[in-house]
Amino acid sequence: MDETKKDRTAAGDVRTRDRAGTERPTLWQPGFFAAALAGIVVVGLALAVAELVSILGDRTQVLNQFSSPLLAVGAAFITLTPEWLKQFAIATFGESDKIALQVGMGVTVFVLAAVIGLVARRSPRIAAVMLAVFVAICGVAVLTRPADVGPLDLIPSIIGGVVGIAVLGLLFRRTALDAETRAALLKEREEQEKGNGPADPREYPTERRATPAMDSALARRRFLGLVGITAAAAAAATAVGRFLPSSADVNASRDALQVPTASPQTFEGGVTLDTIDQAVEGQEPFLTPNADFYRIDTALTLPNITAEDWSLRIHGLVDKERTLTYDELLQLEQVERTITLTCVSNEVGGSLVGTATWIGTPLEPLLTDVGPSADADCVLCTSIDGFTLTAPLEALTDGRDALLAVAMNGEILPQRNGFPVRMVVPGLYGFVSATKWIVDMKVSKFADEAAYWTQRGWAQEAPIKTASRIDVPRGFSQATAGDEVVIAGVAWAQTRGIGSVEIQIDGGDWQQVELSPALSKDTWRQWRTTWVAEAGVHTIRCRAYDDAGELQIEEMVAPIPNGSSGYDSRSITVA
Ligand SMILES: Nc1nc2c(c(=O)[nH]1)N[C@H]1C(S)=C(S)[C@@H](COP(=O)(O)O)O[C@H]1N2
Ligand SMILES: [Mo]
Repeated sequence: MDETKKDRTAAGDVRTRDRAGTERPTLWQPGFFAAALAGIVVVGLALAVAELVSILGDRTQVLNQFSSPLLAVGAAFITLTPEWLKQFAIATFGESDKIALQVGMGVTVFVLAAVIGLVARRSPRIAAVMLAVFVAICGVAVLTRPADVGPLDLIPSIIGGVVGIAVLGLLFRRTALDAETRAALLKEREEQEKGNGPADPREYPTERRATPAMDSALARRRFLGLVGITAAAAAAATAVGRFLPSSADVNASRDALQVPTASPQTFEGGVTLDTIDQAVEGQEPFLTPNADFYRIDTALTLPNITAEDWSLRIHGLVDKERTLTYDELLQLEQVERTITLTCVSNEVGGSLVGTATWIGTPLEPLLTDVGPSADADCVLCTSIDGFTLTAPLEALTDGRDALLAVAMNGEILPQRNGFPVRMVVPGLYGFVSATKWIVDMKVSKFADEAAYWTQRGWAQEAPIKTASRIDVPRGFSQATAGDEVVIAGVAWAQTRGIGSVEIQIDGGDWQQVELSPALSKDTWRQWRTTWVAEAGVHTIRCRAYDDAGELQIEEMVAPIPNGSSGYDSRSITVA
């Protein structure tokens, strides 16, 4: 008899009080860590299954990419983040802001899953409800994507949720014996202890076959076995999902491509790309290397789309719509253009601006060819991940070098900058023009469309404001009296060109500085001057005029809604 009791204890039997307050033994229950682990494994499986279904749906074009609950929740999280916090995150973490978000989301889901496991130990039903609520939140996140999501896109979340709840039930069922069964088992045990029951437990009716002790041991083994199987299934689902449209495929697709030959840009006054760079020490080069080019987008993970899978549909208010594959795009005229790109979120003095030599197809003939209707005034551009922007139709057809770019600085477009195809439009901030991973262009009317950022209070039309930046000296630098201090920077006013740049020391007279040659009106110009340092703390400011003699705006204005303005300034301490 004592043996039986010991066995039972070893198997993890615990005593609980029922509603009436009577203490009675129950069958084996998972411990704290086992239950938490089970919760994590169950939620892991649910998400992995949902992810796999979503990936399959996305691959077969049945579902939207945002049918992935993880992606939708992540994107919703970015959307719900207040503007100031977003600006702060970009300013603080730079490009690590995505990693910070992923880690934060991961930790949150992990903790939530562990809690579901712990709750399931007491009440599998409440745990199932919690899991259902989690699935419902994912569902809301999916449905509120600005992309074209429909009810079908809820399928991955629902399948994941059903699988999760089913496995949760399987795992914790044994610990939720109803009162009657439990009483019957207890009675059997008592009989056995008195020596009245059959000696061999196998002689009990099938459903009552085990003694409580055996049942505990079995329950434990079964529980741990199921946790193992669930974990393995989650890992397998994840592996299959990863294998499908992987970034490895994208890399292979990129590697197999060659930068198309393109008609080079001609520059006035004998200026060439080889001689244009006049950066002083400590200053960024004229052409921003791809690795240093700023990256701004709403994509939590880089969209994986190969050149082979890519196509672009041009439709809407047009005479005849058109769909282009990557190969067909390459058959069109390719031009090489050096263009300075600017993000509307760039603060005065900020670094969300860069210049690259792009190769791509001019958009104007393509758009003229489909025959936009007379009342169309915009093009709604959508990327493979559902990001949207509205670009003014006029800016794409007024003769400027608006491109569908496939290469950047002599390299096939990097994935982070929009591989396989992105837009580049001189003179417009990126959020109203530079669609990366573009797959759809709908000729339309501004009045009928709501794009991602314009829905969030940013401007509908956003031409780039004339701006200038001091690169050297760096902030709060020091010099010795009598030194010749080099002051240098850049200035840009895409489509208008930079006419002149001036600096001012301590509120004195504005003085013109030396400018690098103008490569074109669509690129920035480097500028520099020297100044003989005098003892004291000094403030240097700069300002630029565009080619028409228009001075940049002095008033300090935040980026929202249509770009920052104000003069950049630096402090320098001269000893
Ligand atoms: N698909 C997609 N394209 C996008 C964005 C985005 O969030 N998603 N952001 C735009 C913004 S705000 C800018 S400034 C440019 C930045 O391009 P880059 O990352 O290559 O520098 O991309 C634009 N194109
Ligand atoms: Mo931007």
